[in-house]
Amino acid sequence: MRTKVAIIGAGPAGLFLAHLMARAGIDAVVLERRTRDYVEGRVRAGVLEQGTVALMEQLGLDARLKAEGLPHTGTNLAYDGEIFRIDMAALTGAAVTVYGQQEVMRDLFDAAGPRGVQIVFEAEDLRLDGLTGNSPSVAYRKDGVAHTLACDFVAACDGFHGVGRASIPDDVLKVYERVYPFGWLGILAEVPPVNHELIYANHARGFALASMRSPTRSRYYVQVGLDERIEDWSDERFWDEVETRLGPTASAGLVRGPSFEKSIAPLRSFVAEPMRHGRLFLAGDAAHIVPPTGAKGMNLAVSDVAMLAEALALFYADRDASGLDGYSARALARVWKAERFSWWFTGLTHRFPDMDAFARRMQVAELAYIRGSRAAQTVIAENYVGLPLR
Ligand code: RFL
Ligand code: PHB
Repeated sequence: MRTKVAIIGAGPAGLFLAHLMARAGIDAVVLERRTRDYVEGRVRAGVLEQGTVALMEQLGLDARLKAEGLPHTGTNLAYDGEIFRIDMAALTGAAVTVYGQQEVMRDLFDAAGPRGVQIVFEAEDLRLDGLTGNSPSVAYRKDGVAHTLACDFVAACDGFHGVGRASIPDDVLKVYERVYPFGWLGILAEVPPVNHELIYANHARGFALASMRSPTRSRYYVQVGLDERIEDWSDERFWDEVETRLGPTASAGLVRGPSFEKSIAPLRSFVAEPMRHGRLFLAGDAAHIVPPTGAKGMNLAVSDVAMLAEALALFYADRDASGLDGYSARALARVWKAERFSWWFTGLTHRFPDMDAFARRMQVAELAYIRGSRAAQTVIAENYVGLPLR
């Protein structure tokens, strides 16, 4: 089998790229290790930047997003029993939309068939060959049968543990990494959210986040140590902790209910450079990870593939490779800014094991400063709604 662009992974990066290729009339095939149900079932991101929303609109995939997505013109910070709002719309003219990654994936998968987006699920034992030559290929097995997909380019959209980045020689790749000494314990519950917008809370006991999926479905997180076990977190213990950390003002009216999803995710900052090796291009979590504090992970995957799609379209229209040559530098410029924001916001809101009384006072002083400064709030707002593509 032969195609122009072999896309590894059917997560947000892979499927947005596949839809962009279909719209540009460029042949592409997506190879995904898991089933559709598995990929769609993963509870992950919740906040779409304006650029992600705009791309869904451009692709004509925004019908449900428009009907069910929750536009948020502000976000809230809580500390020391206080809460204040950052009016993103007033400060930047932009907003974000709360719409779960699961919903985005459903929209992308539903439209794939009708638009001729080819996806091979349960493609196993994938191997990339000939990446530094002119005719790369991808070998894989499906239902026990060996296949080879010859292509012009490989787009590795295969997440942090994929084969794409692993296929780049160690002496070519430079990796930057910070592993945080804590994770997020998250739950979903069929209860109305405590507030109509998100609340990011800094508490002496650790970070908490009040988020949502809909007016009747809430998503809450609390920072936990890496040695914590899910079995030790009954719903009651979780709700008590959320209530304490949000503080009396922010948690007023908190509605508790049974959780139907509960999981712990570690936090990490990670960037691999460059995002290209020969005819292999990395996009999304395959190249970089941010801690979820800034809600940037999926949005970065989307901005990467928007840039990659532009470069591929230029190549196939005019045999002009300048976009492909510039892809890594262009994508990384935006990635590093999002890495910085996510790292900074994590530092502002989380409790670190080595934090002494002074360090805690510095966090509180910074929050108090932000509360009183339009300039500081503008910095947060413009990062949160998403920096331009450039
Ligand atoms: P994905 O989603 O990991 O998809 C990669 C796909 O590649 C497949 N794959 C392979 N296929 C074939 N052969 C192989 N050898 C393969 N290896 C892997 C996998 O099965 C998978 O289907 O990467 P992608 O597309 O780059 O998308 C990245 C996003 O999913 C991720 O950044 C976000 O979920 C991060 N994230 C958030 N992002 C936001 O923008 N806003 C948020 O509010 C937000 N909250 C979150 C998050 C991530 C979280 N967790 C659990 C990590 C909250 C959490 C708790
Ligand atoms: C979520 O709703 O899952 C969510 C929201 C904001 C974040 C991270 C996760 O920063």
